Amino acid sequence: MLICSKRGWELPESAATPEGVYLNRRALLQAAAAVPLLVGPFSQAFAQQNSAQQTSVGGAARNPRYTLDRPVTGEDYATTYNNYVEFGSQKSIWKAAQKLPVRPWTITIDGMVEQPMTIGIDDLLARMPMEERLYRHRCVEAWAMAVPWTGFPLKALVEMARPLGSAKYLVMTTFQKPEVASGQKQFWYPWPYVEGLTMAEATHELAFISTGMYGKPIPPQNGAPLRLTVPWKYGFKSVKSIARFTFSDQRPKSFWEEIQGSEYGFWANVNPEVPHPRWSQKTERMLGTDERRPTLIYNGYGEFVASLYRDMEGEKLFM
Ligand SMILES: Nc1nc2c(c(=O)[nH]1)N[C@H]1C(S)=C(S)[C@@H](COP(=O)(O)O)O[C@H]1N2
Ligand SMILES: [Mo]
Repeated sequence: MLICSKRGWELPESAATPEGVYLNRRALLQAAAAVPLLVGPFSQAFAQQNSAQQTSVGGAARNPRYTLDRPVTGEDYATTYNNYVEFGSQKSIWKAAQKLPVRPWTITIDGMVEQPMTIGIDDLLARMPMEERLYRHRCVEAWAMAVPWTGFPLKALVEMARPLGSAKYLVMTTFQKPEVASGQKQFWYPWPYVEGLTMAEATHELAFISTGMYGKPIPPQNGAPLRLTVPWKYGFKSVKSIARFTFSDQRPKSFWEEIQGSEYGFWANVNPEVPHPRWSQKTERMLGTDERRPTLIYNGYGEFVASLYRDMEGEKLFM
């Protein structure tokens, strides 16, 4: 495992892609041919070289394997239009979320592991292989965004935790502090927010823990100091501000499943053909624009993840 001395968000902001740059590879190459100086730093070759260089000094270089088919969402939109029910049921919770103290922050790893442990966020970050990834995000409410996240593969945390062979699920739980998160005073919600993945999903290369975005530390409203990022699933799976990772042989009942199981299931993979009971999932609105795009199966990550769900026809994979 790589030991990095710097945290991923120490990436200079200049390394983040300017908003509005179209990031699919063909567009990159065309643009590179037209204006080599401007887009040179974003070419694949450079990114790879850069990655080798920066990992050795401990920075978080962009992983060129994950590309976008759409412009990066403006940072001001991604950080001010949020779903975070702990801080309110409207989208404008970003100010309220500043009350969340993100240092010190202790993470408990327990359940079916060789040895349960607690670890401070900075000790954890120092042990994880940091990188930057460009990912699409699709909320079940049919809005979407594209974000440069910094963080580490969830698989690295799973390996550090040394789960028992009998563990089947990884359960992730948000902090519980009603004194700073007034939403948690609303007794009709099943606090704390819980989500889960199968071990195959949790160790899949796409499953990511974000600790930064846009080359900066992740702000509280987006899930500081660490949040799950599973881009092929509806956004509610990407649980924020995680305080506990528990390995279990029982499938957890997640927060939204508990509230409304007929609308929000365990798998929650994105699929344009399976409507939400109250609206269509065929298209999505990109945050900060009026543009609607067709929804993509597995949010465009089918090549990576479809094989996870082979022979699972009996399961409600898309709600
Ligand atoms: N703890 C917690 N995690 C959460 C939520 C929440 O309300 N509480 N909302 C989810 C939903 S519905 C979405 S779409 C994403 C939104 O992430 P963003 O605000 O960073 O865009 O966070 C997910 N994680
Ligand atoms: Mo969402």
